[in-house]
Amino acid sequence: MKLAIAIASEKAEHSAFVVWRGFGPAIEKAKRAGFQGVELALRSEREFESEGLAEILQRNKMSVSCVSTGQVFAADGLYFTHEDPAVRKRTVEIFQGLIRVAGRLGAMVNIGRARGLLTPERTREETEALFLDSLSQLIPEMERCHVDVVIEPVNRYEINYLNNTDEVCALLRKLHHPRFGVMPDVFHMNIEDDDICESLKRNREYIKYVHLADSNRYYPGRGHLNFEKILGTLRTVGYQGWCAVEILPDPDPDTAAFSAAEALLPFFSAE
Ligand code: LER
Ligand code: MN
Repeated sequence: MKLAIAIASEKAEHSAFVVWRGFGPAIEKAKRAGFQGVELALRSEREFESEGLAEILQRNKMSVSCVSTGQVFAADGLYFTHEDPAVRKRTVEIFQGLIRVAGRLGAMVNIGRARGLLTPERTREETEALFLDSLSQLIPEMERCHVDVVIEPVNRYEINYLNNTDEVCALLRKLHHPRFGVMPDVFHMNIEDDDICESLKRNREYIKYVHLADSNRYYPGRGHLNFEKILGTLRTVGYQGWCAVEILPDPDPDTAAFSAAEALLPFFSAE
């Protein structure tokens, strides 16, 4: 397993749950703190170019674990199950661009809130059909660029569709394509799943990426999650991928990120 930290542009919305904003300084600090990679919160392929990210990453010899897409939803209002077909098409196009970026970086792409919402106008089955149709339109670009796409269960206070790991894995069984997977975030799991470790075991074949934060979304050690047990379970089920720290910048960004590294790196350095 390898440890990354989620970072964003200095222009990112408040709802990007990252400690560091501003890609250049964040990548330098991530390196200094001992993280093995960074997760980039991006709005579009164009943002990757305009931020000069390829050069910054190369200069710092930093890997990218994942391109995360919460800003596509939060800043641009785009999502895969939107009632307007033009918005759904634009969402697919934006994700195709982000898949190309991820392909250049050897990273994956996540889908969090960009899945969209359940609304009174549509049944759950109708929403699911829209989501499956949008996802299937990503497959050619995923195959061409050799990129996996992971769907993140997100708790009910942020979105009303696909809240726990079992629900996402049931959808993955319907999608039935090896480049899709689930991305459990232990903060959301603590709210929605019956038992974090049992759920990780039960859904192990679909896990391609993991988000780490304590129960209160602060750095590990400030809440009540048992990271030794959670990371031990991931290791026991044979998980060898990335875990990324996605926490609130409290009491300040540097303290949060360096404390997370201090708490978690001992579990990762043994490999
Ligand atoms: C994103 O990774 C996440 O965990 C969500 O809570 C963002 O809304
Ligand atoms: Mn997350």
